Amino acid sequence: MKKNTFKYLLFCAFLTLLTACGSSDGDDEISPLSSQKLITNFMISDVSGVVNNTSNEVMATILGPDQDITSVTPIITVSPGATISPASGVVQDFTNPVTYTVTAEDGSTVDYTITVIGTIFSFTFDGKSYEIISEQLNWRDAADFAIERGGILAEINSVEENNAIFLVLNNTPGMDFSPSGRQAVWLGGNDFDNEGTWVLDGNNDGNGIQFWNGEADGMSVGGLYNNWNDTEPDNLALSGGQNALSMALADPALPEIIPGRWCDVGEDSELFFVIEFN
Ligand SMILES: [Ca+2]
Ligand SMILES: [Ca+2]
Ligand SMILES: [Ca+2]
Repeated sequence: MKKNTFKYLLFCAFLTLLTACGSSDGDDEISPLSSQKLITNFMISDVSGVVNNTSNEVMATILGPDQDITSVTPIITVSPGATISPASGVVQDFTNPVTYTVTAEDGSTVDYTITVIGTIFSFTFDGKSYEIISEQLNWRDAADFAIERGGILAEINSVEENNAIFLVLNNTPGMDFSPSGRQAVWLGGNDFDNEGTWVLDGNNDGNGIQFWNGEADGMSVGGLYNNWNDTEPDNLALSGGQNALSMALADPALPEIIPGRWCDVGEDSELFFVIEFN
């Protein structure tokens, strides 16, 4: 009897110890391992990409003229306890989409397809080089950017040149026309000096050839090519009028605006742009 009582007491003490452990800091140890395996952030040069945790895809862009899509170092954050391979902070060649595998604490995995797009897309037309820059800048900064790269904002001189540029804009990865701010691209023209005196001035030096006089009911000057939308230029009285030249891509709010045709836009708007190299 005595022996059994002692055993019973020992057993109780043991139970008490167990319970004490379980109810204090032992919860993490006895709960199931997490199956969470999300990419919660994907960053390149402090700019976050768009993570889709339903389709398990990430779209990201590298900014700046010195970009090199073959050597990109993403900083990736995943669910607590999960790991990712290849690891965050490891240099990667994103010429093609790359598969990353996230492994949860419980060992389950999910693959993400990660696409990185360069902001500079090059093409040629009629023996000349062009670049589409998918970085949103105001007109003057875009002109500066073009000059830094040895070009000018594209001065469109023919329907063929217009069509070639528009075709590329429509077939360039990442040129999603739907988000606001990507509804037009800058071209090399303005009426900064005199309202309605539209000049081709892709390097913004103030010395341009006039190609249009007036607003939408104006006229071509010197037979030079133009491709205004029917209702443009309208110098819309937003922030002091509209004095910079753009090619419309899409504008669901304005059905009369036809993609590929031109609009005047306030020069402080921030748009993608087209560079031409002579
Ligand atoms: Ca041209
Ligand atoms: Ca104007
Ligand atoms: Ca306008």
